[in-house]
Amino acid sequence: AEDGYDLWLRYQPLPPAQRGIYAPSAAQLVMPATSPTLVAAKEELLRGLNGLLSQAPATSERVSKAGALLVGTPQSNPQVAQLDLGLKGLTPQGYVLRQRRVDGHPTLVIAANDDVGVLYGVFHFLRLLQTQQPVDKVDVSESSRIQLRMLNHWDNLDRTVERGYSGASLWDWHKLPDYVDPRYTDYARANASLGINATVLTNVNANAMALTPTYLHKAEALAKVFRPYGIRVYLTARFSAPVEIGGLKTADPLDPQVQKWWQAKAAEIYKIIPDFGGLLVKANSEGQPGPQDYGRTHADGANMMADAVKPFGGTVIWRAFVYSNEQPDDRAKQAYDEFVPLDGKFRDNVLVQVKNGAIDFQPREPFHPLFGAMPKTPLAMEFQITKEYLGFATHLVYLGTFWEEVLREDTYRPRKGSTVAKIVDGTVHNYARTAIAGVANVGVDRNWSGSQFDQANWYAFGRLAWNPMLSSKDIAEEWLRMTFSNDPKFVEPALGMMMKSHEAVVDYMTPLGLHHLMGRGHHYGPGPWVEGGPRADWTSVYFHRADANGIGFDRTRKGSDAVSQYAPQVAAVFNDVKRIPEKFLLWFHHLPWDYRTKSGRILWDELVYRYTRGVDTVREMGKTWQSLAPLVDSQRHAEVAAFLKIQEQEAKWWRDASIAYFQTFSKRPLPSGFAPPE
Ligand code: GCW
Repeated sequence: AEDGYDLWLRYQPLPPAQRGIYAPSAAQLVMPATSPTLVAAKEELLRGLNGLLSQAPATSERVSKAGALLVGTPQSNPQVAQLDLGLKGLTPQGYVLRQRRVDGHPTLVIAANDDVGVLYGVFHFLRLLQTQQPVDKVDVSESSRIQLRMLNHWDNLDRTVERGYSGASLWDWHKLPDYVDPRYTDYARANASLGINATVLTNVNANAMALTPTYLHKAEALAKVFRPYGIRVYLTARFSAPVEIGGLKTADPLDPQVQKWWQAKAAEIYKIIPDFGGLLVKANSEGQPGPQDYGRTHADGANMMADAVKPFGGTVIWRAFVYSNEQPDDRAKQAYDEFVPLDGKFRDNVLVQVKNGAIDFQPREPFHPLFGAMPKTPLAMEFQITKEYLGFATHLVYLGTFWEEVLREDTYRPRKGSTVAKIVDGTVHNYARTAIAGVANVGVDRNWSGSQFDQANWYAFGRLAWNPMLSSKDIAEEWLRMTFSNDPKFVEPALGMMMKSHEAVVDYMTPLGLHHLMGRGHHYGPGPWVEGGPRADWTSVYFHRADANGIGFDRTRKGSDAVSQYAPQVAAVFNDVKRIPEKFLLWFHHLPWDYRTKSGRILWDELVYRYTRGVDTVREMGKTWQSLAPLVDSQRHAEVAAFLKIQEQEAKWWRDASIAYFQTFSKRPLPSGFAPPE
């Protein structure tokens, strides 16, 4: 559909020349579908081929002609079992695509050790066709090092979505479990096409009701839809649930009654959903209840729940996003200070989930100092797909580049080369468990994500969760080809827009390491003036700390000393105004307005320059998109064009408000050559 509902799984007919190339490689299909997952895989394959090639292959019991597709596991497909395909080295859900001769016939084999791997292999094969890559010599072996590739929905039981900008929650709790919206299947297909294998249905600001039998049965109905697609369901657990729905007087994790309650709850959940994934918990953060309410630690709380789900193979994911807004110490330091002393104290079925940066999903942040600092505790990465601080659904911001940047940062823990990706995928500390989570950006909008281009962020998240070493540029190109067009006249300019979009938003919102300048509460639009008065954790004037002398948050050894939470090699760079990458300058340093930046401009002029550059980039993106009109269907083109206009206006709003506000401190004129606000 031209409204974006089909996401990157459009399967529009390929041009005749391409069809001519691929059709001979899909002349026959040998794919016994012996399980619900294989049925789903086969349906997808036929749907894809019917669409892309306008014809389906003849199905057969055995390969009997050239150009066969042989698909399955050694268990499901006897001819797969006879081949040497290199399946041994695959991790669970991994797969291969190989060209082989089977009974003398050239055959394309899609195989795996498990059915979900076959499904993933089918999606990979279709992607090759969708992006017009050759398949005649295909030789692919794909294994993910990340075991849990999960979406976190911040969806409430009343169907509002915290920080959601794409309509109401997909989960129609009122009609579940009796009415199962077909859209749930499309959601599962989209996730499976990326390798996403877990979903947390409910908000981390949790409602204990989600754990009552009524809701467990609703979750079960969803689990049933997702199961064939390899997706396991998780729920968030409100720490005070034993009091709220259990009738106990306390939720103290060391209280035997409380422990019993959670054990019984776990048994109840697993009776209803036997393959339930586990619990995600936000505790003692932003007013949520937690073990500290009873003088206990995060480890006490996590372990109590871990013990409860352990007999059923369940996992507890405990969030490290903790801070108190009454705590005057630099908020960037709070999670590290609380969690590092707990390293080694968590049960083996606990993961600690850490946001990419230490403040909160800002347009750009240095990597969180916890990465590398907890060798005995598996750390999961938490990215935010929904653009809470990046202009919601109307601003075109491709996040792949930013996530790639974070994943490639070197923690130097314990030594050079220990990138964030290698911490998270378990290479560095031999974590037995690995996970990457993304806060979902999907809702009931026809286009799922609130805008066409925000689909790319869902896509990029899934691809990077599968393989954190992928290039964000390759991912963007893949997505564009699948979602819009393979025409190079479209792909190149559109890719250019995506690749510069993150830098643009950083320029017009938070240049040079500034952060958390957004309007209070809603986080949309500029608000560096902190309406509503100070908060302890904002250290009175937010984090920008502008004054007559200069701007920036001093986190050096002379300031809050947040730098010392990093490995010495990293701390030395961040602490040194001469060595720090300029993109993090004001994150770590408070500098005078006439400080000389690398461009030769003084700091004030450089800020104005960057705000202006951000607006200019957005304007260029708008022009580029206009020029692509002949190459995009009119409905999607118009939507993107209108959003780019909004973005341009709001980039100006950001620029003008920020400059005007900071000028009250800098008391400096706009640099010459700067075009004043129109
Ligand atoms: O980013 C902030 C959001 C809150 C969110 C919190 C968190 C779910 O402003 O809305 O609460 O982070 O991650 O827990």
